[in-house]
Amino acid sequence: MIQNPGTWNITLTANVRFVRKYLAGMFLVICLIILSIFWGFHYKSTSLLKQQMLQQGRTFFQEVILTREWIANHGGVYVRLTPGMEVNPYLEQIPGLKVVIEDRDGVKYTLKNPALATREISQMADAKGSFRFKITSLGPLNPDNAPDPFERTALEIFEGGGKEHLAYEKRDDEVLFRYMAPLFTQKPCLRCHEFQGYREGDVRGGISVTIGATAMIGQMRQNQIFLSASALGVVALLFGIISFISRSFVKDLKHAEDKIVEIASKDFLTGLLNRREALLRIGEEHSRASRLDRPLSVIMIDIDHFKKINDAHGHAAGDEVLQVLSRRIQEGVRPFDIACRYGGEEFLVATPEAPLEVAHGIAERLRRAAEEQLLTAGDGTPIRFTISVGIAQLKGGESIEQLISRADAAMYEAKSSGRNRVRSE
Ligand code: GH3
Ligand code: MG
Ligand code: MG
Repeated sequence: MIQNPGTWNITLTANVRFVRKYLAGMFLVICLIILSIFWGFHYKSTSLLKQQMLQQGRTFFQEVILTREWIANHGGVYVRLTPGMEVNPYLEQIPGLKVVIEDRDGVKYTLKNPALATREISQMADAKGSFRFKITSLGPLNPDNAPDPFERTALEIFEGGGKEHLAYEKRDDEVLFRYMAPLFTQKPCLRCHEFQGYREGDVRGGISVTIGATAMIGQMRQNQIFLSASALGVVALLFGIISFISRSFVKDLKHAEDKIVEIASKDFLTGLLNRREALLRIGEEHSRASRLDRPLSVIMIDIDHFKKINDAHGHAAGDEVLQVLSRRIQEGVRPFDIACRYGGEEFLVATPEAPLEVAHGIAERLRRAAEEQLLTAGDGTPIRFTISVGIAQLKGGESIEQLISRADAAMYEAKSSGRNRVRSE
């Protein structure tokens, strides 16, 4: 199938669109990969920070357990009763417990049970702003040890067999990490808590640890901002690189396709349009002229005794004659005329908007130009050549083939009537 220039343009546009689509697809895939890598980093760093927080909660919990166990194993510890010091009123309800004792010197001591000791140490830690912990249960002896909503949920989870519970809580402008694990009833606990119906091994409550997490959340936010900015930066850079590649690729493609179009439409030796391309363009002019009833003429040119030139001066000299004549034709026609190498040493020119007289003028100019052209062969001998020209103007209802055939016939008439002349049909 013969392609016309319009088809070439469509092909070029389709190719450019394909390249752009391909690169855009590639860009999207790479973006997805980059974003998932960054998301993975973000997820990993966040879970590491959270894991660190949890580990801290567990460690504090263990420390409290050890302290509490030490106190419970000793059945509570007596501390010197100083003015303003709280005497645990709930211990007084437990039969057989001496809540306040006095030594021989009259110095008084009060009993601190694990819960109270824990609460007091917690208050110290809280005052220092580090962390807080609390022993609590669903049925505390002291209402001050009653669970808050987080602790209540955790205790209910422990009753169902849960091993630990954690949450982040927002209070005012502070974020708190809450951790809680169960506390199991041990033998020393029963001394005070047996009357509540606890048995050894029962979940007696739990210890909640509260740690300030604002700094950690801030760190997480910073990480998130840094990673998002990096991901955006990488995507923007990638976009720039791919746009650059796309632009230069499309430029090269256009250049290559222009070259292909040129190769496909031009005659290699003379640089004039080839027959196929010229016929397509003449076809367009023919339709226009027929539709608008405008004049269109064709000029058929044939070099006289060209075979002899080849024979006398060699094929290369013959080629040079073809090239020189092509240049003279190109110079001698109007910009919108269509000139082509029609065959071996035959040339065809279509002259839109030119009636026979105008075409005759152009043909005569070309004939003279050929006649006056002087070339020198490789051996220094001069080469002269002439052309025979036939012209025809489009008649109503006539096809291109018929029109060219009439111009051809006119050219043969020019040959038979002595060559180096112009004849019209
Ligand atoms: P006439 O005046 O009747 O046209 O005679 P002619 O010799 O020009 O015509 P003919 O058809 O006998 O010979 C044409 C020659 O053109 C034969 C062929 O070898 C030569 N020829 C065709 N193409 C090329 C080409 O590309 N280069 C060269 N050097 N010669 C060519
Ligand atoms: Mg010929
Ligand atoms: Mg010839």
